[in-house]
Parts: sequence; C-alpha cells; structure tokens
Amino acid sequence: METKTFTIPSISCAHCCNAIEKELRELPGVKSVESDAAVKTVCVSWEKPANPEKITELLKEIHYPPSD
Ligand SMILES: [Cu+2]
Repeated sequence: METKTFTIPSISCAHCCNAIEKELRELPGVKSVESDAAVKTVCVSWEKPANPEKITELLKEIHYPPSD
C-alpha cells in the first residue's frame, strides 16, 4: 500500500473535506482518505489499480486540484 499527502489550496471548510473524501473513496483501490480543512491537506492510501495520477485527475475533475 502507498500513501501520499496532497495539498489542496481550494479546501475551505469541512464540507469540502467531506466531498473530497466521498469521491476519493469511490475510486477503485483507494483504501483510506483523511482530510484536514485547517491545513488544506488530504492523506490518501491506495493499492492498485489506483495511482497518484488517477487521484490527481479525480481531484481536478471535482475542482479541488492538488498543488503538488
Ligand atoms: Cu468547503
């Protein structure tokens, strides 16, 4: 399993975090999602077929593009 913390500047509140967590958990291979509105980060753990590119693409699609 791999883990990465994504920084997402457009997170502004807990609602954003809930929306992001819900969407990411539906991505095949994603095992856990933990977001923090205070520091605008989302920590994602995944296995195949998920990968950082697919996670980044999904975040862009839902208008929460990661900055890194
Ligand atoms: Cu929000």
